[in-house]
Amino acid sequence: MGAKSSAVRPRAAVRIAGLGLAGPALLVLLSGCSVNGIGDAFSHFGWPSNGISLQAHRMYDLWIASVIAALVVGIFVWGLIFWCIIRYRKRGDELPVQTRFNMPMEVLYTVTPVLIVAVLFYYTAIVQTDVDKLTKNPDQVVEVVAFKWNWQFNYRDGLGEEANTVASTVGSSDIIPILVLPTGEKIRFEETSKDVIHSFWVPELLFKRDVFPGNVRNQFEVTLDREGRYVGRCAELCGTYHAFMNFELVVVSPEKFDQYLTARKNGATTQEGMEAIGFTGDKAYATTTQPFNTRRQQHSWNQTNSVAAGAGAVATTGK
Ligand SMILES: [Cu+2]
Repeated sequence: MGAKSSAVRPRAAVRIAGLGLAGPALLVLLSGCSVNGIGDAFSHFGWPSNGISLQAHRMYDLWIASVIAALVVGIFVWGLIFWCIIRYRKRGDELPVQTRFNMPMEVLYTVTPVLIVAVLFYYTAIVQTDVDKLTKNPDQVVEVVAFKWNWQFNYRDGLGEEANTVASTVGSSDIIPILVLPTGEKIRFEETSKDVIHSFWVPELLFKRDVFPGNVRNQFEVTLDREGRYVGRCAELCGTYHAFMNFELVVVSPEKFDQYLTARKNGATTQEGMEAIGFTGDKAYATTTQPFNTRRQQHSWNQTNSVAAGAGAVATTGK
């Protein structure tokens, strides 16, 4: 009897081990086919679903597949817990068989988590490498220059600091800078700052990257796939007017982008360029955000009629 049960138990353990490993693995494979459908059905498991670049979609797919794998493992573990609670509930006062250890089970619950983490790490590394990938010949190069407290976008004719700027847009307190870019092309961003650390962030890219002063020239690439207008922000607390560093990304078709860039190269301003591709009137200016009032005359810590503590104290002495 004893020999029989010990022979059965390892086989059962092996079966459970097989299930535990095959379940998540199968799911990761299957989920690749219908990630979007499952994401839609479950509110995207909390992940922003409005990505506008191929890179953003890869990150979305990774998140949905990871959550599905986690849920499968979770359901499996919860099932085991409830099965144990019911199957081995107290039936009398007789003490059950006391087992000191079960080697197959110990191996199972050591190896399985390691395998799950390895699979998650593998896919994370693949997606991260893909998101961070730089191609040799991007279709467009944009130099992002951050400064206190705004942005300048330079369209470049090549890669690196030696390339030339062919058109430039600079933001001011009165006009939000607009960055026009095409869909379907590889766009390289080269970032530099004139003063402090800023961070270039368009929420719909699901991506931000710090902009450093000095020799650091951070780079990244995106391929946009949805036309539209998207607000961009500084995501690094950089100083007094950090919150005012908004810009707008305008994604248009490659044909319209070519028209825009040609107009800009021929001397048109950003707004004239926007009008050339059909954004007339108010639409030539940012629509997703607006300039902030940078004059702090009201509710300021530096009220003109306030009296400093030291000065007041001198006055009351009647000197
Ligand atoms: Cu900033």
